[in-house]
Amino acid sequence: MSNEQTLNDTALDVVIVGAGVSGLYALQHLNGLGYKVRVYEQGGDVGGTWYWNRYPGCRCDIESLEYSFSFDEELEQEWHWPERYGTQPEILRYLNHVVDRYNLRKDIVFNCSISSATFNNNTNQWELVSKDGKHITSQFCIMATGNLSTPRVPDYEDLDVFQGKWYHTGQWPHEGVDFTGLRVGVIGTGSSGVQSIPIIAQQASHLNVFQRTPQFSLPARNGPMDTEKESLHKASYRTLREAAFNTPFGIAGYPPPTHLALDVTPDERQASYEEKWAEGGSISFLYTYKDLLVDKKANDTAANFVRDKIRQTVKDQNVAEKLIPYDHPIGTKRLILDSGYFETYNRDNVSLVDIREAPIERFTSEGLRTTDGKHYELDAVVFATGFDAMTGALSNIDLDNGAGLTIQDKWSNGPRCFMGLAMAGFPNLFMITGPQSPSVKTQMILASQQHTDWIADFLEYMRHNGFTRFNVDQEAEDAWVIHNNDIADSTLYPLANSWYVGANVPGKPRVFMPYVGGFDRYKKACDALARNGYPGIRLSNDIGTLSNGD
Ligand code: N01
Repeated sequence: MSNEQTLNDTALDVVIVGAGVSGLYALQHLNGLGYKVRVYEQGGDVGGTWYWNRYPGCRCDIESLEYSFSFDEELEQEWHWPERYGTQPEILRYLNHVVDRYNLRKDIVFNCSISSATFNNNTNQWELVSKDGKHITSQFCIMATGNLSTPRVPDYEDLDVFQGKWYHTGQWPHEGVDFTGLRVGVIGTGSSGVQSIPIIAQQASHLNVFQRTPQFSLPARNGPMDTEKESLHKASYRTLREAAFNTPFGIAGYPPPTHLALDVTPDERQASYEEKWAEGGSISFLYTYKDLLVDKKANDTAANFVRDKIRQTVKDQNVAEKLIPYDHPIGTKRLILDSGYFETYNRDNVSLVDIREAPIERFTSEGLRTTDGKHYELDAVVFATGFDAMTGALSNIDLDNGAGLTIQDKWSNGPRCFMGLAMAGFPNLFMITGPQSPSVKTQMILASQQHTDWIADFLEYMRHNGFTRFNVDQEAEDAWVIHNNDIADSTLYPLANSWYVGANVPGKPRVFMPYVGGFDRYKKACDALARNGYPGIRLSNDIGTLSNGD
């Protein structure tokens, strides 16, 4: 009998949508507290991001000793990460190990995409329907649907006439792709493009990189795990994990900056940036000075340092100039870590095509044409064009509060959430690392654990006090959204046309989505909420009546 057949899809305490990092930990934790929990996952197996993103060179940009679960000391000690930064296959292996170790697979239904979720006001139950017609009923619903889980292929004219193969980095074939001897085009130079381009270049007969916006990227300095460092880290895991919760980015490894960039001499600055450049790591670099993300002049010193490095690395200065970003302060788009990215443009078989100057006009059967009349012959195209970030996955579900409010209505001017955990008008529904929480601006496994632990404590509070429904007050949500925006506006982040503001999706409302006040500050706010009996959240046994928060 398959695991699906042994499961009863009704009368769950908690339904979780998504079996990535956050869904897996939520299942493990809530199972342990005795809740009847089930996970529904659209993919064929666990892993979320690490299940889908199998493109060449895919690896995490946070060091592997940090990017892991911290809920079980034995798990921490027994797992060995072979490299400084985990590769996609290694991280997926780790997540499968977690699933097997805690026997989670029996409570996960795979290949099951949820198409709608409706709150029944008379029963205080969420009713979910999957694309294949499965009906699921549960008192609480946790959306663990991920922030970068809705891949986007731009609307190019005539893509269907292209005779070659095309791929999106976020939906990579499981069997891999061999580009040996092929003429390949990569569109997009964000993290996925920058990681895959050096590897595709080694295989392709010729690689054209179609770049719309240059990005800042730093060397990752990846390598085999330093075993001495690993032993020391493992011996201090408790202290380091605790420390991570008290840092803005949720990462303990880097000492916080103490100086302002413009308070030191140019020589001192240069020496500090050189040290960080040699060490590798994006957070480490942005941690050189306290004001890099809030003061444009300070930021310019770091940006200019990296611009010079690009000039020194790329031999053809015309190409180098095209690769240098001028349109955004460094760090205000996700700062990329690479392994030999800029060096790749010194290869004879690699060309940079500036599609800001001459955009892609249309695909042809043999390749693509740009607006300057040039035609590029291609056997394969890789779309490294990103995601409908942070809101895409939830907006694709018909989420309805049963009293006339849908998620599409609520978010028509951009997402509105209470601490990224819940939304006014949507009772008994949680998000893990939702918009307006630190999420993508922190170490995601740590953020997922913190959210899940908070949710678990809250559910226990409800259970012990006999409540069956919670609903966030509209005023509390409004206040959090204002706070989130005020903090973002006090930084340089909104200056960039990034996916943080939805700029990569035509027509998406421009709203700064992640919380950038720091993970430490955010966690204190969550803890205070719990300590004070959850002000701003209405707890009740109501049935029927429901305010839409208007
Ligand atoms: O996507 P992106 P990504 N025509 O949105 C271009 C995480 N991640 O998959 O900047 C032409 O960053 C777009 O150009 P522009 C990480 O958080 C982490 O690379 O919009 N070009 C850009 O160059 C990351 O930030 C890791 O002008 C178009 C690129 O495509 C996030 O995922 C690895 C276009 C998209 O870049 C997303 O990264 C990978 C169009 N119509 C991903 N539309 C690690 O942990 C878009 N582009 C290392």
